[in-house]
Amino acid sequence: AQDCQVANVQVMPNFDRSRYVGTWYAVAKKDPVGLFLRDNIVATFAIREDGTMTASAEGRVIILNNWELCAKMFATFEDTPDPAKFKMKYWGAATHLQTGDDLHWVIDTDYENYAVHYSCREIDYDGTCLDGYSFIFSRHPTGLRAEDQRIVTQRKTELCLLGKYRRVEHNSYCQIEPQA
Ligand code: AZE
Repeated sequence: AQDCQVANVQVMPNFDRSRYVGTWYAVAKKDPVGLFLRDNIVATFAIREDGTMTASAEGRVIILNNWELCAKMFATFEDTPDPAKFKMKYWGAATHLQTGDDLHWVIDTDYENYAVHYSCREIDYDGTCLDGYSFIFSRHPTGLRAEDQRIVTQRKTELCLLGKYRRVEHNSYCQIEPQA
């Protein structure tokens, strides 16, 4: 379906969270309105003993005009009747970082190379997404394999977001830990 209705967005069939765990590098993103992660975005998913999915994420943000820092974020995911659709509660390791409640949908993944994520924050009167964000994730910091690019372009088109993504740079900015 490509009618751009949020209610008709197709998500990953039979999503298996146990195969989704581990590290994903954001290689492209579509931004929401307002403050957001800029680059060097890495997310790591895990499953708790009770089966709940959790994640931590890091990325460079610019807050208060020119203050650049690496945001360490945490998230817990609430299940919904659709195994690929979650409600994500997230917060920052530091208090000046963002907290929030977003939808978190896994649109497509082969678990081993690529994943397409989507989150609509606000639905418009006509049923399309008024404000949302989306990440293209890769298991490889170097980017997507050529064969995955075709699938990802297809998914971007179906989400009505083709042409709205920006590359996410990875330059080790967030790997330099401050001195103790
Ligand atoms: C996501 C992957 C799973 C864990 C989390 C994610 C989202 C994080 C943000 C962070 C925003 C931070 C800001 C700080 C000033 C989807 C990448 C938590 C949206 C704006």
